[in-house]
Amino acid sequence: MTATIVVTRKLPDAVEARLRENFSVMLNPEDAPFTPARLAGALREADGVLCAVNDIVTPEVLGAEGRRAAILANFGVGVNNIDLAAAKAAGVIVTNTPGVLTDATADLALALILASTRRMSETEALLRRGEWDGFRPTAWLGTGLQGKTLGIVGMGRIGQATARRACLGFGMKVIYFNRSPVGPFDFPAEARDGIEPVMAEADVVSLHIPGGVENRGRISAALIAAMKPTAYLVNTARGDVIDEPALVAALAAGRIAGAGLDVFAEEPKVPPALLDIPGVTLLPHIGSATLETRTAMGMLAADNLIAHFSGQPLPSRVV
Ligand code: 8YV
Repeated sequence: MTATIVVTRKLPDAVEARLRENFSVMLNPEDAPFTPARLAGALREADGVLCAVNDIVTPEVLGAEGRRAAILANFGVGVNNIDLAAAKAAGVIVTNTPGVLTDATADLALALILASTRRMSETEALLRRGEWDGFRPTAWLGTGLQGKTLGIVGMGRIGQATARRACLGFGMKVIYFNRSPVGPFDFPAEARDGIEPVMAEADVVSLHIPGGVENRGRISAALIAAMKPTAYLVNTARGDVIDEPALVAALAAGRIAGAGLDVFAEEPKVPPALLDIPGVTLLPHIGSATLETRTAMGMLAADNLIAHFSGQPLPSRVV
């Protein structure tokens, strides 16, 4: 019998077509976010659910009476939207989409590094407001990257891809902290024995640690205070890995030079104070947002579902 799958968000056409070929599939063409009740309903109606970062899968959602779904195929490498312990306890399989979004996310980290150090957001906004009064040799000076130090916190796939680009493409020196030993790499990089030395030494810090309970607030007020006043902080990981109020306070007081943020602690809410701080680039969680990458992510989620329902090993199982 064909398995029934609920897909919580609109996905690229090729992915939806593949899901239709393999499953009895309930799509979401309006792309309306699921409420917790609708999500719990999906777990009751379907054998599997393909969900995304803003579907918050709580113990209550997993424990809803009459649950039928045995697999959650998450669209994304980060699974901090799912209570993994509760999924494990409930016997629900969780899969993610590692690897296929590494390049797109590293590209965006570099874009944020350039945007913040070259003041792109504030200068473009000024131009759009019609306030550009012509070239001036000393206006809108930013910071060059060549010879500067990039500090990577979390040297996994995306951290390494970001470091490689910055080192080989922009001539940056790379230092990093990773929980477990990693390397060697095909570019020079020096390990540090904690996050603090990376934050203190780097001219640009780029975060690549997973979100979720274990890393919530990991980039604390004290670590932000350890940064150089000339340094920039870039985050393409998850908003809640930073003590967001502490970051906003540091930026507002000019205690660090700037930030490039693609993720926020309570998306889609962005701390209002950030909107008024020049030198900060703010993006709406678009790290993996290319058609190629979003298609590859959807295909990998589909691969996991197809493997599960045909009794094959799952390509990327988390729980
Ligand atoms: C996804 C992401 O687009 O994969 C991740 O962890 O942050 C993004 O690239 C997002 O998770 C959508 O579900």
